[in-house]
Amino acid sequence: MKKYVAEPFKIKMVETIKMTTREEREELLKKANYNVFALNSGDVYIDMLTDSGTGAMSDKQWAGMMTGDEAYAGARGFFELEDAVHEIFDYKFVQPVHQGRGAEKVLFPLIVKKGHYVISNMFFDTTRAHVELAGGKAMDLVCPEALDTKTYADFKGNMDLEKMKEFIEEVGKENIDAVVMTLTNNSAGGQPVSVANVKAASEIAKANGLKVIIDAARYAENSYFVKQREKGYENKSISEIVKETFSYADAFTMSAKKDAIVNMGGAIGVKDDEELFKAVKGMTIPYEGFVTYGGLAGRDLSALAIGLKEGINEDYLYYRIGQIEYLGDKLKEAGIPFQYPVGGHAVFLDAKALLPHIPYYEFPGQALACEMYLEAGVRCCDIGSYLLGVDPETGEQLESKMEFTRLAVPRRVYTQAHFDVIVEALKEIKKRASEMKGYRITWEPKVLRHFTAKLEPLK
Ligand code: P70
Repeated sequence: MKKYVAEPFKIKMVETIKMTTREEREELLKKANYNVFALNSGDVYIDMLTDSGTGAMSDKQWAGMMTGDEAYAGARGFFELEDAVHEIFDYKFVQPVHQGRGAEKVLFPLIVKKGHYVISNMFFDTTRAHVELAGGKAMDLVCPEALDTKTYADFKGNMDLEKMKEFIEEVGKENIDAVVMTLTNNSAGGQPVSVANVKAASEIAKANGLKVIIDAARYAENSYFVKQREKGYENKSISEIVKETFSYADAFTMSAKKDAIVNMGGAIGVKDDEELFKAVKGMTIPYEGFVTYGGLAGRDLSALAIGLKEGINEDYLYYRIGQIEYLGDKLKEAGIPFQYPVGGHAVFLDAKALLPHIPYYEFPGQALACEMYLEAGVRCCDIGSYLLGVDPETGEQLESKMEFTRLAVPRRVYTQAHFDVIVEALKEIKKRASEMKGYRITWEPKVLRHFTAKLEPLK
């Protein structure tokens, strides 16, 4: 059993959280139309909705906020960010943007042609949406190990390289524009991708004239897993592993709200392609803002430059991943199914295994998320068919390969006792799992529906 790794920091500021009764939560969830995104965060006890933008910044990052340069053009924070990106990723060019989807919105239309494919180990929802908004078709080719939630594998986030070759052969390289490697693979359960896999996928891509882009939100957690699990990397520093991984790509899009531990921010990195970078800058100005701020305040840029480095600190990563492993081990002991091993940023509860009587079109992952709120005021979310949505051509509900309820862990925010509350809640839910009911959507928007759709419980 994994021992809890004590926090490698002291707490200097606290934020009070509210405790509610079950009756209150029943009322609140109903008012939110059974969509946890519509809950007021003040009514949430432990918020595991996302690890995105929810981390606690360090004293050094806050100091960076206080001394941030707010000039419109050429602010100091931009150069701090540039230095950090040169140092950590060894990329020549960086464009700040307001968050990950800002990076996708700027970069993908420059790369994706109408009707063409973009291949990925697995797209996250916003990257998929931006490929589709640019007129492209998104294709997931994750390795089969990802689908077997019960069996351990070191790198469940990997691209299926054989399938990748077959797919290129089948549709023709002239109909494909790029390969996106998502590190870690969020939709598969925050699962890591090996350096060998990134390298091999990149070689196949290059041989077929395809660009390689890394979706870099969790660059540090992925590299930590590589150090733990991949042969030949045990004695390398996280920094060396990050550099090697990124050397196989042409560019990255990054949501800096995850491993770079800022509450808002993102970036596009371009290794050395000056023409591409010029085009990126051209698209940034109308969409995000002038090139040296890209939708961020000067102080945000300073905090981001510092956060990028704190994210790869090994003591921090040992604690960070240790925290998730602690939660995973407790759940395993209690017989609660989840994507095993745990990911870098979250435990992905296997709602399909816990609620086998609820079919995908009644959203087992969403049902479990609602139940967690009712039981203990814990907010988490569906990463399954409810999130996946409908086929854009036929309008039919798609079936997700996996039905997860994700407990995403904010960075440097919660302690051991919070994790124990979650474990106790799940033990209670497991006792009455067979009586739980699915949900029905009563209203949904066209894209990224899970954020705003309305639902009702089935009788
Ligand atoms: C998450 C958030 C964002 C994300 C990502 C990867 C691999 C790009 C982005 C977009 C989104 C989310 C999901 C459920 C609930 C709340 C939030 N992931 N690539 O939590 O980045 O959000 O900055 O535009 O994971 O996983 P951004």
